[in-house]
Amino acid sequence: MDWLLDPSVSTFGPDIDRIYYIILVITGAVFFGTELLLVYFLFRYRHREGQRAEYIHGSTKAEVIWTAVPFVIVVVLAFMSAPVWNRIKNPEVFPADSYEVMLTARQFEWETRYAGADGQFETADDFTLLNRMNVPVDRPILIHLASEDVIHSFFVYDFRLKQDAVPGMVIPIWFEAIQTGEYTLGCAELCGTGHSTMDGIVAVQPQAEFEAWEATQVAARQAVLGGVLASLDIGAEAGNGAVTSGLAEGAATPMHEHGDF
Ligand SMILES: [Cu+2]
Repeated sequence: MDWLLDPSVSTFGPDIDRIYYIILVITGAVFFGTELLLVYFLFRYRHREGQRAEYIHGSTKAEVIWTAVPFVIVVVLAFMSAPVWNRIKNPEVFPADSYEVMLTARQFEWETRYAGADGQFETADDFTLLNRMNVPVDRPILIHLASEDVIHSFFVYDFRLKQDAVPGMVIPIWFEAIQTGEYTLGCAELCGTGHSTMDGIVAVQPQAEFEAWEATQVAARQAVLGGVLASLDIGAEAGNGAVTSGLAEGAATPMHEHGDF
């Protein structure tokens, strides 16, 4: 049934698609069955001269059946979905050795933050991308998802991954892409007038290419930091809080662009 969904490119994509198709077949069968029955009843119980409608007072048997059957279906679906949901959403079983990034949503853009040379987030050597996220293929990616203003929703259809970004919370999500390429990141929660323009790209790169790109970014960031520190003539006092917070805002600007990094 590939004509219904584009192939997924994440490790858990096929599990999501399997559940999707099972639900689609069940709801599809119920839909067509109901519609056929409706047409049949229209014909079978049409108006006939001299025949009056009868009143009935319900049927316990029918009610038990139409309650029990959906109940069983829903419970079976719940048991089928639970392991998949757990694998994707439960931080306690997230894959180890993930590559970590921070992703912050705001009206109406996405900012990806990389830890930089020191491997720590929210430090001066972090570097950021706007509306773009570069990640390596075949490696679990752990995203710390946050929002600065209202509720947004991270949605990459090709990964079959969606998660609300909620103000005041940092929500961990993960995926592992199995194919290189550029995939659309959309906001799946109506978040204001610019909601429809709130998109970005997740660029999945071969491992070596990603590492080269990352090294370039780290070096560029170090050069900017070195230059700023030199101009301020404070040299080794790189840990100064006032300086780092200023840098975090201003100096990252050149990287806030789409393009080949
Ligand atoms: Cu949004």
